[in-house]
Amino acid sequence: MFQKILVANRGEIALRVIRAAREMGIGTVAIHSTADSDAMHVRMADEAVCIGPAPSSDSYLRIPAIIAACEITGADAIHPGYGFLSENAAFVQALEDHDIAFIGPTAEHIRIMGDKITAKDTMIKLGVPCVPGSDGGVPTLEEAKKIGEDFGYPVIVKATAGGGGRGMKVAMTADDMEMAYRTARSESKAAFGNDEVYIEKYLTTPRHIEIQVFGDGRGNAVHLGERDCSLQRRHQKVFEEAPGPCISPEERAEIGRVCAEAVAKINYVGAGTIEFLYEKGEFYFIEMNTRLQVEHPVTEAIFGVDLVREQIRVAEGHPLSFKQDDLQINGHAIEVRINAETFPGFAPRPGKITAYHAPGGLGVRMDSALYDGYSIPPYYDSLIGKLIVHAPDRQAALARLNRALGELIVDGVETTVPLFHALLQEPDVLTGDYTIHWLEHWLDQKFSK
Ligand code: MV4
Repeated sequence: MFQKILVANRGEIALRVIRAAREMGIGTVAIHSTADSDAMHVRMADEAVCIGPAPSSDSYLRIPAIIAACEITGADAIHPGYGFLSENAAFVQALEDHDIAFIGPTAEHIRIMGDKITAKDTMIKLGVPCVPGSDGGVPTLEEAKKIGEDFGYPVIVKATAGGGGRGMKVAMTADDMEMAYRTARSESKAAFGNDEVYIEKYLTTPRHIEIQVFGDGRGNAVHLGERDCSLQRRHQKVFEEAPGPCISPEERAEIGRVCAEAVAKINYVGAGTIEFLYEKGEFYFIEMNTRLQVEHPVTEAIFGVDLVREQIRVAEGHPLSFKQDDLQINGHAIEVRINAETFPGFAPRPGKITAYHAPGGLGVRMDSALYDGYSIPPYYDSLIGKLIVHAPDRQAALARLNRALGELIVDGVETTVPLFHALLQEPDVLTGDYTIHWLEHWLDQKFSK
């Protein structure tokens, strides 16, 4: 049993972890930068340690300072939240050396999934369906051209060190290949210090469907269905829902079984998300995220589980508290990300919150670290809140989202709320008829002159 958990994060996700720990009777330590002395996570935790100056690289990413904060406070475990050090294998390794538990998977699993070629190779061997493409890395332009001919254009060149949309280039025809290949390699070298790339058939109109999995590290694992996160702009999700509007119970059971069996076979421990492109009734693996995701609350809503509590329990060495057959979907949930950004420009707008009122009522959850008078610092992500609604069906969830957005007050900064009011007027959103390109096309058509 953990006595005290250090939360190596800030904002709403730090509160999410503190709340779960407190309900379990576990003490909490916040860490913060000098820019976050007045942040809600510092106030809500039992203890707080300032670990450095405002830039993340000098604070939330500083491994020695975070380990020192654990030793000073006697914390026996770290929850990394999402972002920052949550998928940093060297961090997990360092914690092992200091006998501090990491609430998440092993350094080895993080390393495997962090290298996209190794991740894909692993998934192929585990029987997970993948996008057709090169067998591993593509070291020369000649080989890239050969793969383009073999699989047929369009193809996409991806950095093995990339992920989340960084280091990718599409070649629509053979004429594009040289440029796409060279650019993908050089950008990837500059961004990650690694220029290894692989190539896949480019799917033109897929949806982004991700499967939530959970393992206990002893060969047991379950899936908690899918989330449809297709509504994105520049690889930033804005609207996520579960279950996916286009996924049948039979498809869910099948892809879920494949994913749960895969993570069971590798003795995966903790929460994970297996990302797929979904097109014409087929799933194609793209990446696995070895962390708790921003959008986990929609899964919590429809399954009635506390994923952070479960993360803590399996990290303590307990078996999973639910079996696959215990997990039944109840209703429909939607999350929208409230960012401190202009609309429709999406430019970050930090500043002082002059009024804040969170919506409430049946089926409404607002995860946010905002309060009246808080100043959003300019150094971090623009996410300032997540509004999650849960209702018996999709139509009722959309009505509830509209109602809850009407109650929300965030004054003093611009936010993405007007985006959601506009989206709730769109027939395609109301019917769930969208792909990964829908949002950018819609923004182009509606807002660019
Ligand atoms: C693709 C693809 C089409 N075909 N792979 C973007 C983020 C990274 N996780 C993978 N991505 C894509 N990979 C093949 N073979 C299209 C994308 C993609 C995308 C994927 C999910 C959500 C939004 C996206 C937006 C643009 C491109």
